[in-house]
Amino acid sequence: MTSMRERRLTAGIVSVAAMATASLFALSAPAEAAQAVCIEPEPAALYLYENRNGSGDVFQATASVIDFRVFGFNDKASRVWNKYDCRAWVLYDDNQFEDRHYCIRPNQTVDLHLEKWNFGDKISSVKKLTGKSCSGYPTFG
Ligand SMILES: [Ca+2]
Repeated sequence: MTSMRERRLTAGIVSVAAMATASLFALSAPAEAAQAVCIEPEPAALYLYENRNGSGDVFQATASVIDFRVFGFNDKASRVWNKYDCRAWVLYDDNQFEDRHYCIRPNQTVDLHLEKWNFGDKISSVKKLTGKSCSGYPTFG
């Protein structure tokens, strides 16, 4: 008689322990996701090339550039390579992040002189975004 009751109690304790473990997992999952850091390749930069084949002057941007006239690289880029794993960038025709613009995704390379973009020798400012998404911006395909 008493053994049946003991077994029920034991079963009850086991299921409570299982629930506690399950909720611990639920709590730890988002924390682990937040700690998953996106690692950039070395050296990570937005590379702007003077010529379509990558020759000529090269500008390495690791932060937003509000006006390329300051660096002697205004309306000069013909090819762009976003060598970042974790960041998208927005390329603007005018300085101060104005006028026509396109967002370039992580690890994307673009020939700006292609007719469909008509963006060669036009970039005057670039903005580094906080994440890898181009959401809300026009993109290069
Ligand atoms: Ca321009």
